[in-house]
Amino acid sequence: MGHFTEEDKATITSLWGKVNVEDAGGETLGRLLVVYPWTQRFFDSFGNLSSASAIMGNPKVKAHGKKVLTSLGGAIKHLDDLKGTFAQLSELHCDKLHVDPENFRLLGNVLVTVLAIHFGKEFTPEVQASWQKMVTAVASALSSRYH
Ligand code: HNI
Repeated sequence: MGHFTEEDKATITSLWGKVNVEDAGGETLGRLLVVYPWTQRFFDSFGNLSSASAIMGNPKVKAHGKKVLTSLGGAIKHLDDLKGTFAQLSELHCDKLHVDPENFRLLGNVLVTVLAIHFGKEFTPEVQASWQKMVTAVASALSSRYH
């Protein structure tokens, strides 16, 4: 983990170029909140999260999902320094938001699932392996300033 080959980088970058960050962001955060309902506790200012359809249609979930995925996507240009890239966000999630870092891993796995569903056959085992490496490394970087 933490080491990306040139092939990983090319694979990750090229798939990301085809992702609609707004749609995928809303779907990823929405599915996280549906599948792991205890993650809802961080979002009690987001309004109606009372059912799967309420969550998936909630505009605040969509907007925040887009924000999260935009941040993750920006890190694709910094795969060799994810720790530095996410240092401030790690501190924010630890000190201010009190998000248990296990949730970063859950979100990463949901993102891989959303990509697999969206891209179908194009999401080959090789592509999946590079993405799995990416989301694991992002989760680890976001956890690095926890204390
Ligand atoms: Ni997260 C705010 C990035 C995972 C809960 N989060 C942010 C912001 C960014 C961000 C960017 C906005 C910061 C700011 O306002 O300065 N979050 C990321 C990234 C990941 C992630 C890149 C993982 C890849 N966040 C999670 C997870 C949870 C989470 C898994 C909880 C389950 N994040 C939050 C909460 C906020 C937040 C809560 C504040 C939301 C608000 O606006 O009230």
